[in-house]
Amino acid sequence: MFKQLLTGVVLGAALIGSQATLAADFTLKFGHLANEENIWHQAAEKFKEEVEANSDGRIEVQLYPNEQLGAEMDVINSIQLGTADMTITGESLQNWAPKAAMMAVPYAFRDSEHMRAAVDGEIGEEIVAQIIERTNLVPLAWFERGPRHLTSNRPITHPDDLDGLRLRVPNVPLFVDTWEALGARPTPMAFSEVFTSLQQSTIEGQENPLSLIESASFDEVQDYVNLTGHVRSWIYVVIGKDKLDSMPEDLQEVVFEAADTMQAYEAQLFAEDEQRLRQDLEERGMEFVEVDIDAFVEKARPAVLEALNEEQREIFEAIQDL
Ligand code: 2Q2
Repeated sequence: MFKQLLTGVVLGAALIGSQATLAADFTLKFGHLANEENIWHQAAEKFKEEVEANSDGRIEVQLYPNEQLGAEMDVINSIQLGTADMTITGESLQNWAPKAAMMAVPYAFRDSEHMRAAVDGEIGEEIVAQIIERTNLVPLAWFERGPRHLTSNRPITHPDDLDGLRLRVPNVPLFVDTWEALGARPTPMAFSEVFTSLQQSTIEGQENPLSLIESASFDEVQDYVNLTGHVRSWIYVVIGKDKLDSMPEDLQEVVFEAADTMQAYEAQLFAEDEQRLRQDLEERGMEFVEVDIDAFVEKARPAVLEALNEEQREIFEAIQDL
């Protein structure tokens, strides 16, 4: 009897304890490479708010900016292993799903309308299907990115000026091939290492959209934004398929809806941001340099075509026909 009473007390305390901490049924660990200032993070915060409110606390979202969960490639691995759940990723997925390379092909998209037609149409569907099949990650939302430009400490207006420039690129084989053909010396490196490597001159340049150049304060270690506009791309917010499948349908619905809200919110922030970024970077002392785009396109094009395999080339041609 006494023993039974005691068990009852212990059980009661355990119950009260669990209620007091309001443990969620599901936790989504969401890590990405940008910092708190970047619009990707603001979008991630919106997702967290929506999911937590609309699930009545049954889902908790934990955000880890700044590669706090690891570099992009590591987080993808962690999601596959089940130790992380969400991230923001794109062309780096080509290391698993070759079609993901088509999200960021040098000089492939004329403008953002052209890109949007690809993302929202059959090409986007084909890429998403292969990402799910080969990586076990499910894209929930996509964000347009500003064009990637090359930053450096000497102006570069023509591929001939590259002259072996030691350049950091993300872990994207197609970027390595293209920059080599252009005459630079590209090295794949995690985003979180770029600032220090520029500061220590292990590398001399990097390439990214203005948004990441600004939020990562590359203006402190780079003088020039050379307007190469060499890549237009988009990025996906992805979730591990096993995690998603483990959730009851009503909670999956909460996740999908919050992802839609996040996507719309980010698109609005993106539009506002693009107008402000150049001015802000100029105020911080960066000089914007017009480049001979035709010379870059002419030199990059054969390298890109050479690097693409058959299934990628089919998509490349479909993009040109859009
Ligand atoms: O420079 C970076 O690390 C990013 O802008 C990358 O382009 C981006 O994260 C890709 O690696 C997307 O998969």
